[in-house]
Amino acid sequence: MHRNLETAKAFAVNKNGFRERTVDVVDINTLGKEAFQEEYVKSGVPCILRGVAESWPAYHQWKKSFFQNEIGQIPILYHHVSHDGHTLDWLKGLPQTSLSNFIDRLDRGEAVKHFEVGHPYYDFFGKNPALLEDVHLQDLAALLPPGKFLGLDRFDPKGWPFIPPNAPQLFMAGPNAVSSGHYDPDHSHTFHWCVWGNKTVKLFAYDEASKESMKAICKHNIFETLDDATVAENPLMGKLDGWSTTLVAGDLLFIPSRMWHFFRYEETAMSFVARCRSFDDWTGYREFAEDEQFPLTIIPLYATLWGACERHKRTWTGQFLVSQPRLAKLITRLFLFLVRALVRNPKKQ
Ligand SMILES: O=C(O)CCC(=O)C(=O)O
Ligand SMILES: [Fe+2]
Repeated sequence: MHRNLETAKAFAVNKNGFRERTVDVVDINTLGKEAFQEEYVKSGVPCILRGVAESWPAYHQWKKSFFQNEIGQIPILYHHVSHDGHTLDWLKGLPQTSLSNFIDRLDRGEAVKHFEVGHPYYDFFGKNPALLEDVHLQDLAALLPPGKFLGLDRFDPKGWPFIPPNAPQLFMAGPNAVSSGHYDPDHSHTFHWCVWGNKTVKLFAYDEASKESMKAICKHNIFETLDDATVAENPLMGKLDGWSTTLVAGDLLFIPSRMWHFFRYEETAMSFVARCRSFDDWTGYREFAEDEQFPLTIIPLYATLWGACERHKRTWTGQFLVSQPRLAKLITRLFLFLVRALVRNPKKQ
């Protein structure tokens, strides 16, 4: 599908009462990286970037048929989807199958998805690093000012889960699948590359004051017309204005840090998601540390996932989490205490 480069400012009112603009499509060669940083990164505005992914070998090679046939034998872990149609059903475990079988099952409408959780046990690209050679993450890094934190570059996932970002991730689901609304709690800026298939996304700016009301809205499928009672129970809905677009194969969507996002797959689709740390100082770290993906909240999940991993494949932190989960929590709690004591609270300006 051909898309004209455009800056669409007009609003449309969604059937559930919120206002939405289409997402800007910008060519980085015309816009320039300084203007990208000003108008999109710093302003917290999403856009679809042209002129970046097109030169990657993956842009030409990573077709659906490549994943189905040429590397279709590679194993992939997946989740079952709960009865509500969008949350992950962890109770059904994390089964594994081959990529080709998985894609067939998605095409047939089975309620399963590959939804990365930021852990090496699940991480498709971490287990298949040769694939990453076909994606040039340095092109994404070049779009942002350099910003080291404790010696780590913005895209370096080595400090995870203590320092963002997560490693690059794969998302794959079938027609009509919905991914629950959320913002990425590692606070990363995200480059969401729709590799094949297409999917609709709705995006809303983060606002501390309305966080809880927004979380209530995230429990609903806002792609459907909601009943009057649900709309009335969520008065924030009528005040929201955001962005909406349908990503097609090849689209590289920039999602600024902490932007709420809701996805619906129009057909079986695969995305490659590269994350980049949005902060480079301790104030930004404190904001991350006090949010929902701080290790204290994810240590129980991580310990369980490392436990499912063969012992020789565990990292030393993984082994420590499995053998000493209480001590790991205690040390992390102490660390958070120190961060709170020593770093200015960004919420109290
Ligand atoms: O594509 C999806 O289903 C979810 C993607 C997502 O949450 C992300 O890119 O952060
Ligand atoms: Fe996300």
